[in-house]
Amino acid sequence: TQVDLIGAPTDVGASIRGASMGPEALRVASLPLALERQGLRVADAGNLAGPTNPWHPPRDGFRHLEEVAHWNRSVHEAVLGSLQAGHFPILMGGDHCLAIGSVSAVAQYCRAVGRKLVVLWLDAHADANTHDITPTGNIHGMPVACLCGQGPDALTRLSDTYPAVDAKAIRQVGIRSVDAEEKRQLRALGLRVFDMRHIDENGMRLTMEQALAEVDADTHLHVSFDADFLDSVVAPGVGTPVLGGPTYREAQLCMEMIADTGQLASLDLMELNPACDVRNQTAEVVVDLVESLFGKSTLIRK
Ligand code: DIR
Ligand code: MN
Ligand code: MN
Ligand code: MN
Repeated sequence: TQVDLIGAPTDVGASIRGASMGPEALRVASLPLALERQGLRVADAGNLAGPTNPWHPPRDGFRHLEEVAHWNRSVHEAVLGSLQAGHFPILMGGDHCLAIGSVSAVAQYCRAVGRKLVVLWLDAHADANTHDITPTGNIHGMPVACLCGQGPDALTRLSDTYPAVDAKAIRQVGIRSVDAEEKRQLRALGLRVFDMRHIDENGMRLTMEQALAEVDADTHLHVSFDADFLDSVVAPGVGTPVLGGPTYREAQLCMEMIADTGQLASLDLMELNPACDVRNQTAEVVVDLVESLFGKSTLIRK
């Protein structure tokens, strides 16, 4: 397999700045080498270009809607192009608003080739806000809603189908910070949420068995990884850290179980914020986890 690394250096979807430096931090933490160690051919396509962050307050419930739409169109095109070339795209964010572009591209590709799509959304947050309920106006808190059709045309109509994704294709894992109105939204959309209480009560192993239950040989599995999925003690280098997330070991098991399906076909690595990090440790943890996601194991297995 050829992996295409696609950098999207922007933080227009957030209010804490710095995720724009994520792609370079992942390179510095040797992401390309780590992938090559797992037997992959790696092509670093460099960074996409796009508008700078105007650092404006929200307007009508959105901060930087125009810039977010612009970046997402570029991401959509780049991810779709990689998939059409038969490659494995890894989007290096950038804030999580960019998953609107990547996941809508993956969904469009899956429809075109007749493959079933499962999206694993690994995050502390549900990212299901809309302009009328968002407490911040930050669009990185809205990508799941947009993908499910709740949002402005500029973000919900990037692909050939509306809504871009069926909510039933999405499983959210690690969730522990949901805004008051956003809880109702999760219900209304019918999203499947494996929150931290579910992980506490059932363990990561059973949780992942449940989240991956419908992944079969015909499935394109997409992982949208928000670095704040991880406990903030392990991963301080994010703009919106939340305590009480998966430990390093739980996250490793999560990645290993995804690798075991053999169906992973595209990936977002989002919200890494070097301005908040400690000597790039969060980037290094993410690269460690990516190795497991691509099959690294301590012993020979199977
Ligand atoms: C919050 C935070 N729910 C918001 N969301 C974040 O602004 O909508 N998502 N940080 O990653
Ligand atoms: Mn090729
Ligand atoms: Mn997120
Ligand atoms: Mn998050």
